[in-house]
Amino acid sequence: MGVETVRLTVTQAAPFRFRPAKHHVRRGGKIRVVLENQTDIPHNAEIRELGVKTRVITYGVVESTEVTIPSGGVFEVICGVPGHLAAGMRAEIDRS
Ligand SMILES: [Cu+2]
Repeated sequence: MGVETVRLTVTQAAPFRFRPAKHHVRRGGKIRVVLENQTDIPHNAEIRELGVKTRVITYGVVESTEVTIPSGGVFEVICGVPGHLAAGMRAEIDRS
């Protein structure tokens, strides 16, 4: 089985949003979280309850991290740059 990819993009039109904000993964095991930042504001992607995060990146950089995702539950992805979660930078990965 391949590694399933969850791709999060941040665009100039909504520079404090991950798009898409909802993801569903079908398989257990490892997933790859890919962050593409199309803004000049630094962002990262973190799943704190699973202890993973990408580097903080700026414009045009794509960063990824792999994590084993347990079955059952919804995992929150946030941006760890101070103030960005409060501004709405969160997404969900549903692994039901
Ligand atoms: Cu951010």
